[in-house]
Amino acid sequence: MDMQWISRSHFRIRTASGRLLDTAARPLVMGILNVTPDSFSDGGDYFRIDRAVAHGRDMVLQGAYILDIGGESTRPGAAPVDAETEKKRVLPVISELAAESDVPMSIDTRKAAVAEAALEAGAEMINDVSALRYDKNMASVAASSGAALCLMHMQGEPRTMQGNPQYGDVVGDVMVWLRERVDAALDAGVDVDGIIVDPGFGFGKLPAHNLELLCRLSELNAIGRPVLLGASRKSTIGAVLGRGAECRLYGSLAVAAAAVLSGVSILRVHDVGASLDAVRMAEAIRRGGEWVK
Ligand code: HH2
Repeated sequence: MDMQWISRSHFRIRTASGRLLDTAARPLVMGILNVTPDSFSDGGDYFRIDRAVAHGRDMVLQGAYILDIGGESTRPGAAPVDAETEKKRVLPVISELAAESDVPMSIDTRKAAVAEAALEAGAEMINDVSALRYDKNMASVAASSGAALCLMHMQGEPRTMQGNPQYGDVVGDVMVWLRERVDAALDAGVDVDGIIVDPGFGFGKLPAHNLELLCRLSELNAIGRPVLLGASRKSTIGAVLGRGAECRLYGSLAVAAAAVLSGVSILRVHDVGASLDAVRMAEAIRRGGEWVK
């Protein structure tokens, strides 16, 4: 492996509040909060507002650096949800957690109206799995709010994306695509300091594509922006281990550790406490003796 890509750059990612998410000590663990009835691994568990808030609190106690709150499942085959429904699911959760905690929140949505309302409720980052392609107003919401913005690669759209994904060289294709989306965001006035890129593990990709992306994840650092990875409990881990979504913790931790060694900046996970241990251990190894407590 080419050593120059292994060192994770030190990023300070600017959010809507002006605070800087700092990757100096270790990659940031982002806890997933799905306020949905149908998410692939925890669908329905946190669909009630009180349960979602309690789970958010719990992830903060476990050491989550960011919470990513979503009201629409984007699992393969998922049916789209309208903006009003999505807002009803996420806004009370964001408002309540923002009022009591200092942990930055990200809104996982493809819709500008949902992002805008979530930012007003206290979110500071937009996680758009369509990378500004689904809603033409999303770029201006991101630009005018100063929110951090995650641009994720996806081939196709959630309903059909696993049908027949095709790549020449999956890593090269994803990188070219992400660079184009970063340029589109910059052209729309988004601040470069808030932009994060994500290869979109499982989004229009077969297990072999996902595994090649993981194996060569360090190459994505050449884009020059922090890399986010969301592989937690996903079906490629199930395919390798032969396990259902409820039994993929250890596989997810192995992926997290490998991603840290490849220089990832943010890990989007369901199991915050366990992932944080894996991240801290892998980061200590990556630093080879110069570890940070
Ligand atoms: N994966 C999911 C949702 N949002 N965002 C980013 N940036 N990267 C990801 O890999 C990603 C994401 C899907 O996972 P999950 O939220 O657990 O399930 P569902 O979409 O079924 O709610």
